[in-house]
Amino acid sequence: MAMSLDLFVKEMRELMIPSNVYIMDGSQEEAERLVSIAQKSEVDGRVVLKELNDDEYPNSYYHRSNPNDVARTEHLTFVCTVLKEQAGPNNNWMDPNKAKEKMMGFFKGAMKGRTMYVIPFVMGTPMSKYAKNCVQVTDSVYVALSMRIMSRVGKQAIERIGSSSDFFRGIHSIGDVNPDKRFIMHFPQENLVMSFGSGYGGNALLGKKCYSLRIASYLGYQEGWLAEHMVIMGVQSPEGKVTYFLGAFPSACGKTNLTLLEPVFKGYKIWTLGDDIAWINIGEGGRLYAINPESGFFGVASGTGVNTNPVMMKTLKNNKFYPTLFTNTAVDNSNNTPWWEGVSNDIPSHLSDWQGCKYDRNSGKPAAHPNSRFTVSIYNCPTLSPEYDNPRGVPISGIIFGGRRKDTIPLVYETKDWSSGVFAASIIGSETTAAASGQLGNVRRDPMAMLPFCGYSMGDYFQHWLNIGKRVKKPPKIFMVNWFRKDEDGKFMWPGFKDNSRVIKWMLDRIEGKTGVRECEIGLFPQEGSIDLSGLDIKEKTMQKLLKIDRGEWKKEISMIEEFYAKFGDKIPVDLRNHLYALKEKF
Ligand code: OXD
Ligand code: MN
Repeated sequence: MAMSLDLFVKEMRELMIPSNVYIMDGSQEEAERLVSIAQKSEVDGRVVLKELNDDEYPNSYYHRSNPNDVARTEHLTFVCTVLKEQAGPNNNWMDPNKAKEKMMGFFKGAMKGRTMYVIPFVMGTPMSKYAKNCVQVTDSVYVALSMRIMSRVGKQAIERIGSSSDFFRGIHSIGDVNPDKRFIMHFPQENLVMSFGSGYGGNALLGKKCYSLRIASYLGYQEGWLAEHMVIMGVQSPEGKVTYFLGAFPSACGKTNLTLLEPVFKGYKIWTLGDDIAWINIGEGGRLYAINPESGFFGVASGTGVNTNPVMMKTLKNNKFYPTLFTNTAVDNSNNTPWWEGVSNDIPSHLSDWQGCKYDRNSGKPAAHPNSRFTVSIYNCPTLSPEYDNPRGVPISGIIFGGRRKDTIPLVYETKDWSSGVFAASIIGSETTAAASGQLGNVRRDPMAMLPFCGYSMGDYFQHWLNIGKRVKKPPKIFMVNWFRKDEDGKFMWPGFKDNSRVIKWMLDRIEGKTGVRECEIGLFPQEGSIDLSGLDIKEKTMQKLLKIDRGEWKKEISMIEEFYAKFGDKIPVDLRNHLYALKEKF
């Protein structure tokens, strides 16, 4: 269904019958106007935006969502390919015609009495040949403003699109924020997403998970590149050389903290390029190059503080880009600042919780929603890499994969080669967190941290990864990490946060061939003493436990992997199957 921008807007207007249509130009005046509209509008009884203390948090506004709309809803998220098997067992599937019929029923007249915001945007720096043109319509001014932070909205997008019909179309309405009428439908074969009934980031900012991961992963599969749930960062050594890494972790495993890390070693520095999504192409010299298609952070507030992520705290207080949004945090009424668990040690005495009620500190519940978020421009980040806007991306030397596991998985190891790395990434497990609704704390398999975001069958996705490896000239080294291993008393054994830079320094040494490894059952382990622990109070025995392979745990792990692989039947590539046999032999 090829369709120019004008025609798309016309169709949307006829379908949803808004009282106004507003096409965004991306200007500063526009942002100010939309903020002022948001301050005067209500969505189901809540004012959309409230200004926060401008001295403490410049240009910042507060949003409280409907309590039923605080996280991604994976059970309501569908990939609607022509054939069910194209979506794979990793996705909910619906026949595209049936899905459209259902959604059209919801969208019909949905914007009566509302403004339809038309958001032309580019994912990726507009000069880049890897960037993509997109348009989203929405009736949420909060979504419109958030999109302005997270992507390049306005004139440049309109110019790039011109009269072409080659752009992503995102159709969004919050409806009446009713979970019974909430669906996020993806049509990868038509470059189209329809989302109804939610204003939450991952469900409603369609440039993010919906386009830049689910749809883009499918495009990448067709076109020979990768769209991944990954951070991008540069690690600068004391000699001034910058080595670029990608890192994939399931939601709420500290991706954002990792990419804004201040290393514990003098002379080292981490440059930030992205905290959530990487588009990876084979570029110059046959190497992998990555760009971040986004231009902002939609980060988890809870747990963010000067101890855990000082650079993010600076980012949130930097007023370069207008506006910054806080969603579902608590509010300290004594000075009108957003508050969340982890931002300060003591609980303020005049606190409203994330639902606006006076906070009862004896309730046992957190004041901020555990998935409370900030939406802030990446240009506010003091460690933003000078290469961030480089249209060719940055050349990648290492890929880090991880999950949140209290046992089994060691602190760090390197995989022998690309195909062993793909295998290790395909078997990542992680304990579930608050970023998606559902049960917390179960281990679920989350290959490449892409289980909720891969827009096609994961068996094909694994094969695509293996194929990319065959085409790359100098494949990056692949590392596995687990910052979250616990001891018998349930305490984290590794301090994490800035001390993770010790592990990253080891990876850098490996990339530069400065340190050797010892080969174990599952991969290449650090030689004793090769992780720099200077200044850290950690016992030798704890380090041994952090790197321990427990045969019993691995036996269990392997049977879980077999169960997971079985879901994909013969779609699992032979290479990966062979890796699994070989692993099983060892235990
Ligand atoms: C996110 C997520 O919001 O992964 O980034 O859930
Ligand atoms: Mn994410």
